[in-house]
Amino acid sequence: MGLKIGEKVEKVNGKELSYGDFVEKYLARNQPVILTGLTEDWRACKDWVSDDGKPNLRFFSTHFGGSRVQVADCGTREFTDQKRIEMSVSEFIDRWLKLWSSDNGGADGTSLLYLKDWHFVKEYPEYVAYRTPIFFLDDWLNLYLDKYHMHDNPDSYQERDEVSCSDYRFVYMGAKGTWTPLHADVFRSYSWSANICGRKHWYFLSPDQHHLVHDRYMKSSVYDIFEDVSKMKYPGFEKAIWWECTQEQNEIIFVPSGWYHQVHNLEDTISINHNWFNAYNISWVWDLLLREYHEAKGYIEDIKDICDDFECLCQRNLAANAGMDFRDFFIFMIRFAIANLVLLYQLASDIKNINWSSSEIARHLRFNLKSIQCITLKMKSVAVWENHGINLMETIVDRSFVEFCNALERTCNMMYNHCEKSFNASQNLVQQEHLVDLFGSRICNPDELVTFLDGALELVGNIS
Ligand SMILES: O=C(O)CCC(=O)C(=O)O
Repeated sequence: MGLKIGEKVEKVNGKELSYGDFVEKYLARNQPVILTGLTEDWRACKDWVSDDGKPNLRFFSTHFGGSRVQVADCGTREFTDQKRIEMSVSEFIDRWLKLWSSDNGGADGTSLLYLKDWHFVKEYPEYVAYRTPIFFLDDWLNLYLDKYHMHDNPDSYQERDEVSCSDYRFVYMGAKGTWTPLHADVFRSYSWSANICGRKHWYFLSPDQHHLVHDRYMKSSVYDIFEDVSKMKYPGFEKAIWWECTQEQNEIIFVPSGWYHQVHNLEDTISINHNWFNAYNISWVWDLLLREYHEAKGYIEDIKDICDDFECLCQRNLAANAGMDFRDFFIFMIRFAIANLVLLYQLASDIKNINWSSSEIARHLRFNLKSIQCITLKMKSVAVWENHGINLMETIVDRSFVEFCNALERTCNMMYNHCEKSFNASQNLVQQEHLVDLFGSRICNPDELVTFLDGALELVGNIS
């Protein structure tokens, strides 16, 4: 039986859409959309595409051939994903060119290779291939990872962290027929994906139906929606109602949080893809982390009594499975909260700006803080927070933090078309010390973060 298709993903001209409308209709409602007209001036759209519309493969081997990348063998499953092989970009391109020159385009069983998760921006920061459209600028994940590592503890998760968690901005490249199995995105983040050349066909399942692609214990999910899916194992699969769409060249798709999706390249395709989260979907991240924590704990419950530090082992396993542990998430939230507060405090202290409180940026920063407070209240329900804290003074005098505040301010200015002077680090350090006086020097657990945020918001409110 074929898939039941219920809806087509809407297509909207991105040039005629305001940021506010995007937030209201898609981001806040967690609905997918395809946006057109946003890639016209991208360097990638010129350099990476030949005159015949196909990928300019030689450009990649000439300029980026030495990069080491992860390539998926689309014909071979390994656990829940496709088998990955590491190779250089040159090697990958050579194999693709061989496919082009073979008579049957790979029908002889040559494996279909799909270059995925290439951290292109991290590797080539000087080569500005594209500008992130305004709709996706409010990206806490990549803003944070540009200044900090997700895992602060150097003893624990180093190897994994360095490469795979350095950022979540990727390039994907694959010949016609390459594909990505059914999945929901890392951290249950949003993603956006722009086709530089080629076309993709997407199948989506909304979060309220995700149980239909899982087994009855919600442990494993369907790998390929076009294989012969076992009715015994996945009894709900045939009831699922799918959304679909074809994404053309130069179109950008917004993938909401927690939507399962499977993707097929209809032609030779290059795409740029970011994962991201912000105030609208941060609750998805915490909810997933909590679920994965209970799962990780459940797996090793039987060795609890013989384990020296059972909780530590649970957190290690959580980080290995989910990409971060509770401490990583908590430190992330604290740094983000303080940075938002510092900017708000700066706005409030600007005596020239008497209307600061109702400005779009102030509203945005307050909304961020409220969402952090909301998640922190949820985090209080888990009793594992001893020594998870961070020293406020050490945090704010750190160079990375000042840069982080600068980057956050630049982002806010870009989002709201605001041309302000850049963040005045020295002036703000004084203000931040003032904050430390008021709120003590350590935030060790969610209770303390909530208290800190209550006090801080009151302080900022009182300035006007
Ligand atoms: O383009 C693909 O093959 C997969 C992209 C994807 O899964 C995503 O953007 O979330």
